[in-house]
Amino acid sequence: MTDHFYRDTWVEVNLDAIAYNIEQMKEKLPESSNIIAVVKADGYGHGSVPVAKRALEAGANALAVALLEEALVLRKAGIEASILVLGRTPPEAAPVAADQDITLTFFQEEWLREVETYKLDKNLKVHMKWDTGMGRIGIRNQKELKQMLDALNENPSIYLTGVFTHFATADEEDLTYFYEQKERFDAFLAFFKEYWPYEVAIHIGNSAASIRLPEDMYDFIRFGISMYGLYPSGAVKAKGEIDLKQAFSLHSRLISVKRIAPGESVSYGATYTAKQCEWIGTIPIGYGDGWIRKLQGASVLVDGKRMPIVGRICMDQTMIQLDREYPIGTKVTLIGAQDGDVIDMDEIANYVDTINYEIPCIINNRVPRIYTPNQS
Ligand code: PMH
Repeated sequence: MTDHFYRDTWVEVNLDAIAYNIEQMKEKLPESSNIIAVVKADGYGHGSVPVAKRALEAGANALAVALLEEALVLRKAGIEASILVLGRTPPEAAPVAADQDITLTFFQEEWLREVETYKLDKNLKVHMKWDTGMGRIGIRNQKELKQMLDALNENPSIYLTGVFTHFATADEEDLTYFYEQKERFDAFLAFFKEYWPYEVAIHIGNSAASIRLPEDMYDFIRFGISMYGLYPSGAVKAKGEIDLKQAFSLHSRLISVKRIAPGESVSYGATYTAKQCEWIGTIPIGYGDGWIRKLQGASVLVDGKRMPIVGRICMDQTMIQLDREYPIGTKVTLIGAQDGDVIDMDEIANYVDTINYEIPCIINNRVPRIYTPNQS
């Protein structure tokens, strides 16, 4: 899958885990709800094309991305499934979307009017976004909804194929705000149905909402973080409502191993000084890969044991304190399992005070992704 690479640092994405997570979710959903696999931001840093292909094989019915560019990458890779762009696409790109059968999100009348001015060789499919409390994008009241439907009625080449909203707090312990949003959505939907007799796909749920309330998810769920085997929050994880397998792991190899004497220091600023003789290993990963400086002090796995990162993380290299001498080439696991111990995404996210979503996204393209099991 991945082009040949020389460096001793790589991400492994276990595609069987992606399939497993989809199967787990499918088991919870009623027959009437299907899965849109969310592969924006290059599949949350896992690689959108391999993840999308495997997700579709495993039973996902459609794909979603944030940008038209991301949808075009999928089409270029030969993926024919329906793709929804969740963000706002500039109207002048509508002909490209129509031509490639890519569904766009809209929430502005001016957007529809401007799209009308471009020549569309094929019909453009659109989903309408309703802002029920996320406060990000979407129409906010019934007057706007009515205007939008009137504009659509005048536009035979723009096809409304779906309506949706997004929850702000579905991952939190307290679901009060979630239910307020859900009520607003249901009121919108009732009003919409009075004016719009045609079939449309209805979708509201992200991973958290879908795991917690699978029966209430209408036609599709937009399955993102948990498809990658990560829980949307500690609150959702603690409830134990679904078993997930983390797909992403990050590995490197020792490229230098040396013994330093008491009083000798490691890395920029000489902030770490050995108190006794100790073994220091160097791995070729740094903040230039997204392995950020804040991770100083975190552990990595060598020989199934935890070893601390010492001294400042550099752009391309990181030093670790070893419990003994190890041969050059010894595998080091920074995220994932090794010989019985595991450093999961949540541990790394907690260490740098962020959410698990952010970590695979910031491990950038300089780190090659390989896919297991091997694909021929
Ligand atoms: N639908 C929309 C509109 C989204 O923005 C996201 C995730 C999802 C579905 C999938 O959510 P999940 O990954 O929790 O399942 N969007 C984002 C975001 O904008 N920032 O973090 C996650």
